[in-house]
Amino acid sequence: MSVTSVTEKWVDEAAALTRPSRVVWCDGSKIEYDALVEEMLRDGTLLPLNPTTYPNCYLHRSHPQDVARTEQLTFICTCERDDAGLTNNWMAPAEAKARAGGFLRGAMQDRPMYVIPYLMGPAGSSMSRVGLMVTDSAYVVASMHIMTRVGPVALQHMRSEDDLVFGLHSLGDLSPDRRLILHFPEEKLIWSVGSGYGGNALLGKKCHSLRIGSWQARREGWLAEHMLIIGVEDPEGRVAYLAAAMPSASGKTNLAMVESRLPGWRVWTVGDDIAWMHVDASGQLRATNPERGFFGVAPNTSPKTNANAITMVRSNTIFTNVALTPSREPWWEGLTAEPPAGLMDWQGRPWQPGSGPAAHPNSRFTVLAQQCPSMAPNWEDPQGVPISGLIFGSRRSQVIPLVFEAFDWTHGVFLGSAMSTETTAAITGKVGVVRRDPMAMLPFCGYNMADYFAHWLAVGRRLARPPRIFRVNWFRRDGDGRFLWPGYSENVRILKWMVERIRGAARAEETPVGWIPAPGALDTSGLDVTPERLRQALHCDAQEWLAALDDLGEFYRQFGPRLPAPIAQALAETQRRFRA
Ligand code: OXD
Ligand code: MN
Repeated sequence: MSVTSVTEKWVDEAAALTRPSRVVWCDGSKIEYDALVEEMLRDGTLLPLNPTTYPNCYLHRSHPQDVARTEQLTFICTCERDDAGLTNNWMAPAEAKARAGGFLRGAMQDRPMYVIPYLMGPAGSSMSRVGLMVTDSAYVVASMHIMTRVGPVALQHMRSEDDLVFGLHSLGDLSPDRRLILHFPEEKLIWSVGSGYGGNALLGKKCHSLRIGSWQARREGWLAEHMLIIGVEDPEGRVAYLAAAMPSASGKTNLAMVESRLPGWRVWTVGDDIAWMHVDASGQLRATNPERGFFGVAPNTSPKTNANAITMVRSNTIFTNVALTPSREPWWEGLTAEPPAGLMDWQGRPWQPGSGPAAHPNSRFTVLAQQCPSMAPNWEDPQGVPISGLIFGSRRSQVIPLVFEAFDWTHGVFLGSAMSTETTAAITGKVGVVRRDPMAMLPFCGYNMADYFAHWLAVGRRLARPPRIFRVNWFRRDGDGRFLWPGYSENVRILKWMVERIRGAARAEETPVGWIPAPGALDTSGLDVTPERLRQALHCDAQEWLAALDDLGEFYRQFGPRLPAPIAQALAETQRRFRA
């Protein structure tokens, strides 16, 4: 069977189930994008923004009950429950298809079905992967144009007739009662029904690049991670590449585009959300960004927190669920110190100060990466960039120091596996609740988390020069609830220390959890943070840690004998060091 007949057969079956009014094959061209925008402006799916100050920018208002990822409705559907593991929702494949099939049957009646061949990763890269998704949402098609490489380029990268991931998406009736986001890794298949929200509906992103991607990565010996990728350039022009895992809406996009406060230092953006990393023939870890654009959180993005993002969203951008000013410009909390008068909120209602946020806390911008002023010139290098440091960061107001470095790869994997974080508006549910989120992959690991830790350890054994592993927490607060570290542009000081550690130049002190910057080792020139506050930010409290490690032991217990021994040993060793 040829490539075309495999894909055509699948598309025919999808159409037989969903019964669209017609089937439209997408080619990824600008003409196609412009026509989709025209159609959405006509039917009100998009609203035009100010064509002078925001040319080719549009506002989309989603259904008010469809504004974030819905993890409770997201399932890994493997034959064996253990292959999904207890950190994932699981459903047997037959039951999943029967339930979602009911929602999908006839779901596209009166709507066209768009067929989108897409490539994740740079053209010409052996790391890139192909997907084919169908959808009845023009907003999803336009967003896929921005976030992936759509069109013939995708099918050209198939290495065999079934070398692709299939994705069936329908808006359904947008009711959370009839919403399911289903992954069938054994069939390289995704079914998503009942949501038009990015993380649920742009199937190339979380569903393909992370959940199915991580499953494939384990089988094929690479890593699919929820990580940004940056190049940190020093005053001599040397660039060190780092990748950083952080939970959703915890500053990955800001760090990926950070403008340096330190003379001579500069940060280059390679990606802001996903890293696909493989070990090359010389034992070097290399990373590509599978995406082509950014689907970033708008609130709190400002000239101070992320000037590059502010520049890049001034044209050719789709905004979702932001507020609207009287001059038809987008607005969100944090963009300006004071909200402009006469705002419409994210649902199009007149907004008054004190009546809750004007923009939805998970409102977004969708924009091509090439519009970002800090994009690295080599961000689409088919070989990927060589990674010399990995960062695990989470949002914790207490306990976790600002920065520390793991003793070695195994200890770093332990630190990543031990991550917990305070939840954000990127998922539906309560905000600010501490939950375990190993390597920021809790919602995205497509298989048993214990096997995922084992896979990380196995990849480490193949590395000739394992990247240094760091743990960061920009969000630690003092007793009065004030942040101890200013974050944002100042984080480049932490990156500088990491790069100097990688090169063997920066001083550090040993603690039971790893290496912490020695007094004076962090470059604080021109920074308004007292040595005492910095000491507090870096402090590692034995009582707090011992309690946290007990809690971690509880979390690990669910994995039983599947938990890799080196991880259990690292926990026991950390407890021993604290008690010694
Ligand atoms: C995202 C997320 O949208 O992690 O990147 O939710
Ligand atoms: Mn993300």
